[in-house]
Amino acid sequence: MMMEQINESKTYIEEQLSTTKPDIGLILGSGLGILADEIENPKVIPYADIPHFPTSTVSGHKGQLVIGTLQGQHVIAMQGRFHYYEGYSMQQVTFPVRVMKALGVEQLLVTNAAGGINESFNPGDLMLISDHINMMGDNPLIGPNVDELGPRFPDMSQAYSNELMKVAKSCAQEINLNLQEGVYVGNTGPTYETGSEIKLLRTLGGDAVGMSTVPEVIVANHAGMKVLGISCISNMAAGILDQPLSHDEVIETTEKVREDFIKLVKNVIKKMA
Ligand code: R1P
Repeated sequence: MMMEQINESKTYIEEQLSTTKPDIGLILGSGLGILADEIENPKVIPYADIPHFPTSTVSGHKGQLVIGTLQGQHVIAMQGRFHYYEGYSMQQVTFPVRVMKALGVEQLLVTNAAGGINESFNPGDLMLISDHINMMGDNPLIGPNVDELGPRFPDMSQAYSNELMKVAKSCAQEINLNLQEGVYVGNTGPTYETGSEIKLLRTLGGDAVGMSTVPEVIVANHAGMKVLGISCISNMAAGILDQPLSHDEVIETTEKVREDFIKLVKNVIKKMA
């Protein structure tokens, strides 16, 4: 069933494309969809038109695929992603990653807006994700394993590719960007964390926290894709500053770092093999 759905989505997308197939995938987080506007000769496909695709319900997530070229590379970008808290299953949340792989994508760049847990971070910083902690209490691979898609017990020891991290670090240096590095904690949301939860997550080794990314990265690893992750620290998490958190603030900060974010990602894409 799952294979059939993947193939139907893939076929639909292929039918819309006159250009070469994409080989780099991009998932653009809250407020970061703007990057897709940089894609040349774009073919835009609304999620609503693609068979079996969920639709975006969160503000700051446009809900469309943008396929074209960026820095001479063939890319497919999700301008908006799906979250578990929207009521979608883990399999629905990660379905687009399966479709990207079926289309030939071997490298995935995931981005998100995240709250800073590490007190040396500042809102507006960009953080290279070196690893993640799954606190979502669920996993997209639960259920019968589809062997054509990947192994029953996938290795996650290099969930975020060391090779791609090196590329990102050297790109950041080139553009004089102070790129932070750390561990992303994935929670379900939709509530932001309490101050006590943030203290706990800090003790566990988390540097940033959000409500996405982890399921997508699990599926990408299952599928044998290489992953690079970048978080935009949109605010400091609860208990650090004495101010309430809001999604409006998250979007506002991502708008402020837009330029750095676009510069870094474009540079990285250019250097991806
Ligand atoms: C909360 O403000 C929203 O921003 C982040 C959180 O996960 C949550 O959806 O969005 P992305 O992770 O999609 O960037």
